[in-house]
Amino acid sequence: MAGSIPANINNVYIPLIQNDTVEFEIAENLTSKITQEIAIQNILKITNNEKSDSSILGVISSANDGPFSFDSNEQVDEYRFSINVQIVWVDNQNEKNLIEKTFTGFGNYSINNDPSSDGIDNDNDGILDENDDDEFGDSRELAINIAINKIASDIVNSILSTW
Ligand SMILES: [Ca+2]
Ligand SMILES: [Ca+2]
Repeated sequence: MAGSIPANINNVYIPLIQNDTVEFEIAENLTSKITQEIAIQNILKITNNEKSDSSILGVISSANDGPFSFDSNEQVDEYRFSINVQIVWVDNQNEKNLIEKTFTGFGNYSINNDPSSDGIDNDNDGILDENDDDEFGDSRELAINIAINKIASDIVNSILSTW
């Protein structure tokens, strides 16, 4: 396989991501999503021991939630929730950052309509409304989850690409 992950890295410790925003629960949700994604990939053993080979440390530096597009009457048509997370993946033995990067995720939503009928491709996957099994439930909550899922999957892809 390509890349050069240090041979000494077999496990990872992922403490609760720091939340520098006022948005409730996103740090808990993002931390568990990242943990879950890494477990699914089966690339690194998850450990609760801080004396681990490596650690993933994160800070949610911003969460923005605001009008994204307007209709012909200048009413808000679409909102966008977006978050930025600074992530470092540290090789603890060599005290070296294997990844040091800011990840961004967003989800679009309408406050007037349900995600399954808002005409918005909320998760930006090219599938719309009733055709997309992922577009349902509380619109803002869905947008937050979409942003978090995107970041978690981007982080795991970054880790995989160092392999
Ligand atoms: Ca979609
Ligand atoms: Ca939709």
